[in-house]
Amino acid sequence: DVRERTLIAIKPDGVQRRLVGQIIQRFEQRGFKLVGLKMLQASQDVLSEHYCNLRTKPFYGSLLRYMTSGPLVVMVWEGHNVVQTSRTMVGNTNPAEAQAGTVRGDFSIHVSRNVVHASDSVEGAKKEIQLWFQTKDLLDWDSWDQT
Ligand code: YYY
Ligand code: MG
Repeated sequence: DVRERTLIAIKPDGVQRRLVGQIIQRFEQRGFKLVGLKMLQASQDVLSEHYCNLRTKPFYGSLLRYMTSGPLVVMVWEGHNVVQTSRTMVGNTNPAEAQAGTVRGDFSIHVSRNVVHASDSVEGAKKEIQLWFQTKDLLDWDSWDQT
């Protein structure tokens, strides 16, 4: 589905370390289309919904503290197989196991500061996009190379 969409978020450490441009560049050069982008300070409410499946994990408290410690850059990217391909581009959750060439494999060393979020399924992506964006803020623009 060429209209598949995923949610990618640059976490506070990615913003602090000035990695925003390099991360966006990877998705653009791969061929995906940016359809939504914003910078924001996340609320506890949105994050607890975003990470609702991790509520019982021992690292949940520190995860929320970290995710609210500074601004995020939240994006929606569109294109063929974007959910799965983005997960591959982002790399293993634990940067120690992430391959070189992935965002986490190139820019991070610890699971608690792993630079980016990427939705893990098409269904999950739909929920996350609805949580972080209003429909009107997602732009359905035509690529010149497809018209
Ligand atoms: O989807 P992904 O971000 O790769 O991993 P999840 O299992 O959904 O965990 C979300 C988030 O939680 C992860 O990116 C870092 C943090 N985390 C952690 O701090 N310590 C762990 N042992 C596992 C995950
Ligand atoms: Mg996840």
